[in-house]
Amino acid sequence: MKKNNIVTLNQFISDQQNEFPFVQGNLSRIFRDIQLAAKMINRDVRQAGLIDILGNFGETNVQGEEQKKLDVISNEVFMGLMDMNGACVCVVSEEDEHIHWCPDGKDAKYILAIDPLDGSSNIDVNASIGSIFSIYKRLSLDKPVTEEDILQKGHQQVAAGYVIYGTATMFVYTTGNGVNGFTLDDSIQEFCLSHPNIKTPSKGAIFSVNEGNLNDFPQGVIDYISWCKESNKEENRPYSARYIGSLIADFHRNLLKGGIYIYPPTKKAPNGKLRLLYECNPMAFLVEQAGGKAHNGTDRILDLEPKEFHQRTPLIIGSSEMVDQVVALMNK
Ligand code: P6P
Repeated sequence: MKKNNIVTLNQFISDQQNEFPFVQGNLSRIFRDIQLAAKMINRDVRQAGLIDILGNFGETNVQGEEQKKLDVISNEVFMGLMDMNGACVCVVSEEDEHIHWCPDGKDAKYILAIDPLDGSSNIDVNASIGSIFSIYKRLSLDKPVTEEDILQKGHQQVAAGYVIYGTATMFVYTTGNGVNGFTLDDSIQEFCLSHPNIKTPSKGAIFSVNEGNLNDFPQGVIDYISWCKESNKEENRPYSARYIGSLIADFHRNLLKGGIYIYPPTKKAPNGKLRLLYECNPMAFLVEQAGGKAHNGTDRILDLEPKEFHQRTPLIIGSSEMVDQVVALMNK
């Protein structure tokens, strides 16, 4: 009789509850609903071209970016589910200028920060996109939630992860006890453990950066990119340039194979483009749990003090030796 060795995400989380008591109750309810949101968004993403939900929504978000219909739909899916579970006090979303307060969340313990659909410029051209989440515990249950509860440093996250809608749909997360990846089995609509205890190589041969902005980059980044392109057989150079315009897709490939993703400051984005609360912090938590590093050129990402909800920061993230090399060149 074939042993059923499937471990579903729900089972994995409930097993974790025994080992790691803080992953209890409300947090697993939030995970349950993030999973459900992922399945709903996955369904919409994969049939978007058939039900006329590709293309622009017709408004711009707080980032000044053209909202895609699927950006808005994904945001509404997350908000709807978080409003009902009584486990989430509020949600910070890339798509909303202001905090979304969950009606039943007054006494809830957790705060969610999300990029509901990252890489949305890729939606209409069928390239991989994803949802990113970051979870904090409110600082005190005895007083109302304030900005202080929401603007916590990245190292105070209790959980973080992403869902990548790629050739397969995967759910990758950490609660501070390593990184595990689950692949959606469409036939049973369950995320099943496929990538246990992910560790990222200390160095790789892939660099991910938008070289269209090269002339704007700090000299240290320009020097690093030139170094990546030099021939050196022993060091496996020239490295491969891989950049698809979707942080999650570039990050996920580099996490598994080794590599580095760089979004440096540019004239157009002097503080970088990526947002600290719901892009850089969750990815930094994940990469450090997998043995990698995340930096902004001056500080470790997880040590940055957030000052506003949609704050941006430069991002250098991936294999530890590669991040160290770029940071050293930027500070030479
Ligand atoms: P650029 C998508 O908008 C995103 O936030 C990341 O997913 C992606 O890596 C980056 O921006 C792409 O930005 O300026 O290179 O098009």
